[in-house]
Amino acid sequence: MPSDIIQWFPGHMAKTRRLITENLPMVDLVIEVLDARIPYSSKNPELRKLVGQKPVLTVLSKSALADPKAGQEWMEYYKACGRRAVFIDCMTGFGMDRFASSVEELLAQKRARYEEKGMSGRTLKAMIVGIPNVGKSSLINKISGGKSAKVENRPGVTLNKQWVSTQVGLDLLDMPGVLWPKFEDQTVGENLAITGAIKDDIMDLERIAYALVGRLRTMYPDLLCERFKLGDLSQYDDLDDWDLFEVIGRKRGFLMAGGVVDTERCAKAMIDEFRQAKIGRITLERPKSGK
Ligand SMILES: Nc1nc2c(ncn2[C@@H]2O[C@H](COP(=O)(O)OP(=O)(O)OP(=O)(O)O)[C@@H](O)[C@H]2O)c(=O)[nH]1
Ligand SMILES: [Mg+2]
Repeated sequence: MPSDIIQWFPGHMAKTRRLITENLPMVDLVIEVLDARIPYSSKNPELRKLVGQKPVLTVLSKSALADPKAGQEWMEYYKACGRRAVFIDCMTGFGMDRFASSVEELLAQKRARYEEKGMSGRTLKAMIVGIPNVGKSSLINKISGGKSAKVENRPGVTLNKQWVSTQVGLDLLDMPGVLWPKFEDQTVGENLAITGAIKDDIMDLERIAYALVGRLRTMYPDLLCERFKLGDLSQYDDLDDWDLFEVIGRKRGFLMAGGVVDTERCAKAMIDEFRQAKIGRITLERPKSGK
């Protein structure tokens, strides 16, 4: 992982741990929000250990931007692991019904226990955790039907924890997004940067775009060719990923004086188009055993 990202992390990791452990005793359910395009890279590997016996619901957000075929593979993987997971999209409303019924299933025991004690109708509490910009606040607004949680398309929008009440007998705790990368793995850092979980201003856009070209070239060659009008990809076999990135810049006409490719402009365009799924519905990771 590039050193500029590493410097940013230690404080965040300690903060995540504190935020989760401090608030855990108050909640009945933990909702873990992952990015459907990077289910592995967006996962906090310590979460299960931190939450102990509390039920956890895994929510894969932004699924309208992700590859449905890969989504199917991930669903099968979660099922095989015995984990409860739902794919949702807060923009299209996809999966929200299934999300609501999964929440209720996980809370059923708790609700029944309150009922036995004559406390039916008691409001339960859920904590929403996940990396920056993954859609935690959007999910809360979707459930509550309001705009109590601030949403913006950049990481680090929610700065403090905030309780939001809803009409469904569940109070939701919005949390600041926190990164929890697997340090040894450069791919994870790149995936977080490509999808927008790391502030763009601390990352070199050209480096992110270069990584994206590499991923698309091997994982989605047809989408890459189609979007950037590259023709038959085999003609570029001798080119490395950086050279191919420059070909894309040239095809797009991102040129500076002297015919030099404006790599910064090209990088920005590619990353924007990826994030808006203009290149296509893309998932950068497939399930592997043990992950
Ligand atoms: N297409 C799509 N975009 C989404 C979805 N959920 C959130 N977004 C967008 O992603 C961006 C970030 O959403 P937020 O809800 O602010 O994310 P967050 O996890 O609260 O981010 P932080 O508070 O920074 O940690 C916004 O531009 C949202 O509109 C989704 O399901 N689909
Ligand atoms: Mg937020």
